[in-house]
Amino acid sequence: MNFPEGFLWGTATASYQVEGAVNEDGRGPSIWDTFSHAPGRVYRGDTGDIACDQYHRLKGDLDLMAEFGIKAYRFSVAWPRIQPEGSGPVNQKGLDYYRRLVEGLHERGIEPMLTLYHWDLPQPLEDRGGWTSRETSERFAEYTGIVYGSLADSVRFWVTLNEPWVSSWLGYGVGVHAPGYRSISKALAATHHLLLGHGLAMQEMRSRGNSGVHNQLGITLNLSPVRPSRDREPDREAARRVDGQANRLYLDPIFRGSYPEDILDHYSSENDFSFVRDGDLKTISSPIDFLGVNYYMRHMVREDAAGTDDVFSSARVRVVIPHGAEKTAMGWPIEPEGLTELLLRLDREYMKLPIYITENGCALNDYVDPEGCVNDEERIAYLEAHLRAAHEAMAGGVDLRGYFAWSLLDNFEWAEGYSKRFGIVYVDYPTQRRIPKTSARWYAGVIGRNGLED
Ligand code: IFM
Repeated sequence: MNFPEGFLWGTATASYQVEGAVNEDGRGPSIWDTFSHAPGRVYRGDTGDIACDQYHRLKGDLDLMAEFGIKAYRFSVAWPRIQPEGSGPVNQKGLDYYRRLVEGLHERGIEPMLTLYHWDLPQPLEDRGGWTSRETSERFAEYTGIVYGSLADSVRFWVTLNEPWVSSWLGYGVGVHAPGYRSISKALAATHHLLLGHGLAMQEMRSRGNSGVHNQLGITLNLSPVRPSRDREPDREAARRVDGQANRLYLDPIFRGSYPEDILDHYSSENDFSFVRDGDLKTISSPIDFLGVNYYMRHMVREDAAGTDDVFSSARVRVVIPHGAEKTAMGWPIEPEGLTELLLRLDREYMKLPIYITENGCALNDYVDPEGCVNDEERIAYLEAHLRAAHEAMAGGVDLRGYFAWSLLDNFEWAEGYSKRFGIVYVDYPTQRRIPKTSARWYAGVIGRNGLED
């Protein structure tokens, strides 16, 4: 099962999840520093203070990728390293770090894909309202200009935001992520200002022109097909609402320049959407060059008028996981066919742009066996099934250009701390030793032959 020539085989990480060195070289505090240090927010009180210490172990991690023939690395820039206050003076040492990272990738023939925002908002901006405030969108565009101005000559792929749904709904809506609010109204305002920030950042990058490396600009969304758990109208309606909140609330403004009416109606008692100003949707729908898709699971849902404590309670819906379903250590159902379904839908309903799967992977209860190996056959099965599903979508006409396994390394899994391991490389946190799992060797084989064995 071959993939097209030049298919971009990558791995991904994000700044706060791997870098550590939170107080070094002028980095300012982010909302995740504050949140993870607050008692009871993160499992076992884990923080990203050290994480995988990639800030100090960059060369080793780059060599590791080269050893496995990885063709692309998706990383994110920590805004608080570039502007410790979230606005104003630029911290040159922060820019220097990412310049070293990018040069190190090029020296090894690895293509960089840079994400500008993967959730580590500078705390001073949160103190002024964070993403519920329009000011943050404007500051994000300025920050984008700084990073783009510094690295556009050597980074081809630019992702504005990673998973704005997670920032809005988990961060401001249900409070399990930083900054930890439980307010639907705030989640809606954050959604709009994140999208506006994306649009303004797109305009900022376009206005600076192409650097000669044919910069490709896009955004990464986490998307999930949604279906009703029972064949009855209230559950079909529930599925429509979740699809609206999780998928269409982001896809429609970006690709159609409008918010989905049914979702605006549904949330009209929570918020009057007066934060949407004339011209915003035009900005948000500024043309992009590619879409990044993070796929982990489908949602099966049913109506729940009582709105029990769940991510989708504001949609009066609860998620149902069928008894006996195969699940990852996160408790997420394993449904590779959902990836085919999702990619075909994007192609049919939204756009014909190139797509990159910017994240896909699974957490497992990995451990080092007495021989010193981490044998993660289930991860291999997971990745292989999803690659087959992606291939099927390509056969159906989807312009898929690349795939990034989440993650290169086990890392700080947000509210779950270090308890969940997603890496193809095991991290022994006390020693920071990297132990490639069986899946890393398997992935190297896939890359080497540019496809899967029958
Ligand atoms: O670890 C996260 C990542 O930061 C964003 N996408 C989902 C991953 C697994 O939860």
